[in-house]
Amino acid sequence: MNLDELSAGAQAELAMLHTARQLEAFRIKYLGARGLLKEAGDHLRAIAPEQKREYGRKLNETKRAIQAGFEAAREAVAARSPELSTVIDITEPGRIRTEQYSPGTLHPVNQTIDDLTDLFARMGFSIADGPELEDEFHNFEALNVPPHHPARDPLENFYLERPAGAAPYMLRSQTSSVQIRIMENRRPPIRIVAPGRVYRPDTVDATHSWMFHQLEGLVVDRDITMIDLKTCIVQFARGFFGTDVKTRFRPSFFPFTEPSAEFDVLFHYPDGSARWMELGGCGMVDPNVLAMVKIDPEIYTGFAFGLGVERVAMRRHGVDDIRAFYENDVRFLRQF
Ligand code: FA5
Repeated sequence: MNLDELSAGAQAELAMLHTARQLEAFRIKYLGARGLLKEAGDHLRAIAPEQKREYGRKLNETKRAIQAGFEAAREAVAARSPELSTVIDITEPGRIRTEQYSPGTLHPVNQTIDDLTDLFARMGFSIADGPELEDEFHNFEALNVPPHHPARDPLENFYLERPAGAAPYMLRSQTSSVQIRIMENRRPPIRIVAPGRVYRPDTVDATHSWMFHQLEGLVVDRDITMIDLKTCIVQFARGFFGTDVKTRFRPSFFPFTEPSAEFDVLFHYPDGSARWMELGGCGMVDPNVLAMVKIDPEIYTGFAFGLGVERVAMRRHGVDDIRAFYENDVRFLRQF
């Protein structure tokens, strides 16, 4: 291969490079892995031994000249088209936070949901969900809450406006509706948690909001007892808040569990005081509920729980007012 010709041809072409596309074509033709310079290098093997040294020296010279000419041409093209002047390294990690860009963080309530579901997944639960817009069958009836029960009072719930005579629809007031949706479609063994939003026209204060999140848990199998329920809740609390967390169960009532309880954790306030805070309700699934979804209560038993996610997030981060989560003050939200 005649290196003088190669060099002269390259220099002539370099003088005519004006666009990025031409640059790239040149690079491939001369400098590419299967380009002319590589070919000229391979040619070295065919050269008579006494000429090898001279050919090698000249080849290096030619390479350097073409390389330098190419760099110069690239700079000249880049100077004319600014978008080429910065070489973009797509493997470089992104800059997380700069003066101009602040991509934000996951909301502390969503972080808490992720961490809760991770923990329950490790305890063998799978994750389920259900609709926020519910009918009365799933939100009440199948949960053993009969038609004239005070919990169904229109003043206690967000019902949708519907044409006269149409079946009522509501924003679900509890994630317990998901229990029914799961049991309608699956047979035991069942072991799920279902996080989601719920809505109640409660008076807003430091621990109550009109929209909040619950995490429902449901286990149905043979031989499930109250011991399994308590163990599960205590294990969760220790896994989540630390092994020294104090929990307590108080007898309570829910139409869909019997017996029922509420569970509290000792909440330490920033001023140093401590008070019990109710995290959720729980109990053994009422046999009527199992019968309603055609699971034989003579064979299967189960437990369920529903905890307030905001309460968990408050306990965890020492936040003493639930409203802080929904004021969208970035100075508050950036802390998480
Ligand atoms: C229930 O909603 C039951 N469905 C829980 C349950 C599930 C019991 C399965 C048995 C078996 P309750 O209304 O107590 O229960 O609400 C559960 C939790 O949600 C409360 O303990 C509290 O942590 C939280 N919570 C209730 N109301 C509000 C509110 N307005 N704002 C924020 N959190 C609330």
